[in-house]
Amino acid sequence: MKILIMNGPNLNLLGEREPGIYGSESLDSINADLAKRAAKLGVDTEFYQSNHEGALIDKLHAARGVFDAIVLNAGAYTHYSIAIRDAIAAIKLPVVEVHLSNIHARESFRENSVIAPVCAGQISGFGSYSYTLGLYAAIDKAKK
Ligand code: CA2
Repeated sequence: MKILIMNGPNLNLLGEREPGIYGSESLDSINADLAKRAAKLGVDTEFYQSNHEGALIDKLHAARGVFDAIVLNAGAYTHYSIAIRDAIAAIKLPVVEVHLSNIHARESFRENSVIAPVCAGQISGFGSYSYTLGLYAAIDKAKK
């Protein structure tokens, strides 16, 4: 089984700024932890981050036939990218939406996720543990 963990804009800066909202762990450290947890379960992982909408869409398309499920933190694109939503719907792979912060407890513009209706589910508000939960949910979805 192969799981793709994808991150959108600005998440490459994790750990450098806004630790109060997003925690102090870097994306590399979160990814290393996920790779270790997955390996223990015999699951392969790949990690991808981009600050560009089209690049994220290209990666979603390329995931078909390669990965069994995807964990996606689309960053701010979550709230307005119909193009990413359409790509998720088109690839017909289970995509688990994750967020470090609780998007329902912040500014009102973060409350709506345009990708939520086409994702398998949403995990939000547990800091880096959101990715851990997302990984386990993606593995579970991929098995079914
Ligand atoms: O809580 C999340 O994971 C978000 O997806 C993070 C996005 C935000 O736009 C979403 O509403 C919720 C922003 C990621 C920005 O990451 C930064 C990391 C370090 C410093 C500044 C921004």
